[in-house]
Amino acid sequence: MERTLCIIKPDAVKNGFVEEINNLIIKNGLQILKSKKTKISAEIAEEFYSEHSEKPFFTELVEFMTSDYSVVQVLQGYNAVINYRNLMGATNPNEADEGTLRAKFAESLSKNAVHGSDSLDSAQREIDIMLKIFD
Ligand code: 3AN
Repeated sequence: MERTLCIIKPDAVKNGFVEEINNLIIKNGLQILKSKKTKISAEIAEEFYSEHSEKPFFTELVEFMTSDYSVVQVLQGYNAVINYRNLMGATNPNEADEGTLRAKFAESLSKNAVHGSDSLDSAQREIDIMLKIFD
């Protein structure tokens, strides 16, 4: 069994998609072990996205992720990392396959509805960073 970190981002929360997204996650064979609706702090967002700190979109990304409520979740299942990445679809919703979460729910490249860890190592790192918000 693997675990992965899922964030339902502020755009999708504001647009009322949390329940629909979670139904698709469960139908895809993943269990939602932890779930918390929270406003992510700048400190956590900057640490979480530190690999992008030199990218031109970093400030916009942190501002967006801290702008409103997100739902932060730990998912568990067989091949959870790749299973959930496939369910999310491509980063750019214009390139996301039909039926994926980003094709269905994303507003744009930066407001792209969901986050999912891209490897087992990232999943462990991201779950560790988010542990404090589940307390
Ligand atoms: P993914 O979330 O698919 O793993 P990453 O890790 O490349 O994608 O990017 C992290 C987040 O940064 C994306 N979910 C998206 O919100 C934002 N992002 C990535 N590329 C761009 C870009 N060119 N312009 C604006 N935002 C971007």
